[in-house]
Amino acid sequence: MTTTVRFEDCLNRVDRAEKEREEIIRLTEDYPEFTVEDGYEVQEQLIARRIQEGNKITGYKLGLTSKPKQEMMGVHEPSYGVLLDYMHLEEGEPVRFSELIHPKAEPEIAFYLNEDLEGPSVTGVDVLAATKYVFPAIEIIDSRYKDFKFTLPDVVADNSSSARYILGGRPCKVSDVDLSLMGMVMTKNGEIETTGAGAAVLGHPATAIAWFVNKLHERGEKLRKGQVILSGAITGAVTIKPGDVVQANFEKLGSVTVRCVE
Ligand code: 0L1
Ligand code: MG
Repeated sequence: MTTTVRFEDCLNRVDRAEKEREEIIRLTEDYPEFTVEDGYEVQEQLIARRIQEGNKITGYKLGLTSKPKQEMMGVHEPSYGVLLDYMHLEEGEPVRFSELIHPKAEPEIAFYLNEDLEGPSVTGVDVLAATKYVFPAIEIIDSRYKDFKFTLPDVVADNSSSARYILGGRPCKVSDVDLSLMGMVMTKNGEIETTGAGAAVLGHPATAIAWFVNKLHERGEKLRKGQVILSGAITGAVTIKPGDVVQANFEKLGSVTVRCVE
């Protein structure tokens, strides 16, 4: 990125797209030189704007954690985004399509931290030791790009498509479950849509979070006690429409359900 004007332009585009529910074209179409680092810079400024507007950070999400999705996008590492208070839905609250563009649902395992976690050299074991509970979760992603088409720098600037998230009501101690072998079945309106296991997330969801903590350290940041981390989708995203009811059922962890309305 060469000039502030271009940077501001990128920031304004992703900012407005979320607020106005307006699809935009990829930033890299107009700015082919836009890098992943530029993407994180825009994301950081976007979150700073949201905080100025009165919102609070509640945690983070990892994206692009499965090998098939990385291969599909030609990237070799996951992305991350920031979760804000307005994105959190209690189980029972609906996903409102009138607030979003073209949302999709992903089954994920959420971590609730008991301690701060700071890189460098954090391992999956450190992540498990710092985790109080894990929850079954559904992430609602909503890329602001037309037809969900983007490159890694684009999606990073768009806060990794973060839109909404829902945690299941039953927390589970991390020591009581094997998150790698844990099976998951996602249904839509009672029909099976996708199946998978925790190992789909970089071999183990805690490994994905360790990668993230070390990445955050490079930007001078850390995870804080009480934050929620969505560790990444176990399967591909499920398409949804108003009227649909989506449920993610996890072995031992229980389930989480969300209803979609206009
Ligand atoms: O949470 C995710 O894995 C999605 C990250 C961004 C990519 C997408 O919108 O599909
Ligand atoms: Mg996700």
